[in-house]
Amino acid sequence: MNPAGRNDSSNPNARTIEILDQMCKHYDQMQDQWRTNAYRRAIATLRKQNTKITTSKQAAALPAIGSRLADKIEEIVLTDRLRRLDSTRDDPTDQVLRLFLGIYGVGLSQANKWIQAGYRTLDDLVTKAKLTESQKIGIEHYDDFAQRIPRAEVEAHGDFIKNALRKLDPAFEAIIMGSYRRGAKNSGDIDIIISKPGASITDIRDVVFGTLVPSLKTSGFLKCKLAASSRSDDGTKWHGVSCLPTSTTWRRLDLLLVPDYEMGAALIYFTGNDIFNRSVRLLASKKGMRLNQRGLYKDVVRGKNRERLNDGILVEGRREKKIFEILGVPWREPTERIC
Ligand code: DCP
Ligand code: MG
Ligand code: MN
Repeated sequence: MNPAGRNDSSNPNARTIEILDQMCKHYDQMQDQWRTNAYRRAIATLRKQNTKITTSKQAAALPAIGSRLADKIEEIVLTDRLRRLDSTRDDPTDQVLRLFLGIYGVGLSQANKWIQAGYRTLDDLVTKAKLTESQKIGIEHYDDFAQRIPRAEVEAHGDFIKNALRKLDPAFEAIIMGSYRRGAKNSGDIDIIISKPGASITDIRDVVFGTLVPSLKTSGFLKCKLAASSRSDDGTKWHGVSCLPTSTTWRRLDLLLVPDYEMGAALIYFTGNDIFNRSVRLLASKKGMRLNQRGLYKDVVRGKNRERLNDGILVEGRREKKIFEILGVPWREPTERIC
């Protein structure tokens, strides 16, 4: 999800971007969403500049760059480094925190509890801590899950699921989503929508959880299910692990079950990226509407603090383009939905 991997070499701010990107990755690893996003926005702004930004004042005058970040930009230009980045790299507690937060499904509070308990290594956790099944798998396959998945392999996992579905019911379809749909060369995990024209969510669920998942487990493609990381599970998602027969590397796989009348909203949600989603949702709310992964709703009443007072009326769920149109947002190809 980080803006890394792009060719910035011709950009006059290339070195600044490189260091800010490392800082951004650091905050991402530390699960500091707020700072991660601030850095992502600042990097996006810098990428658009045709001249080298050298002073804090110049930087602060640009969109999405606050005064503290502006100071950091000046520091990078002057010293070719960032003390804040060096200090976190050297800090032993930060290093342990980073290690623990790298375990799938582990958040700040869990990681800090382990540190408080005196654990410092993955081996400490395995031998001394009481771990959930998902945490055990996250530790066993720590290196697997830390690797990016090449685009061709994402496709191969998608094909595996498509073939299995076709045998069960040729009307089913599977669409690869997430960073893959945005055109990424590699992905952090594999995101797939499963749907069937005309079928209800109950029908889709029955086939996926009743037949598809068990049979893919038997065939050895699906390795295990993982506990949902945070929000409540409404029975339309499956988080787990898959592995190609030709590989030994376990990959994170997310399935989203979608009835066709929600397809447009689900396509937007699951294409992302997350910042793009946040910005269209905010725009919807400013227009008295509401967008979620099921649809676009109108006549939404909000209170003083923008808290929602009703559900609103569904205006569109099925067609992705129509949702953009009603929102008054010019169509953006998935590859352009990078903020
Ligand atoms: N999503 C979101 N908000 C979140 C998490 C996810 O809107 N907090 C949406 C947008 C994401 C999509 O779901 O693009 C898939 O989530 P992933 O976490 O799999 O992220 P990506 O696929 O975009 O990137 P990666 O390559 O790291 O998996
Ligand atoms: Mg993904
Ligand atoms: Mn995912």
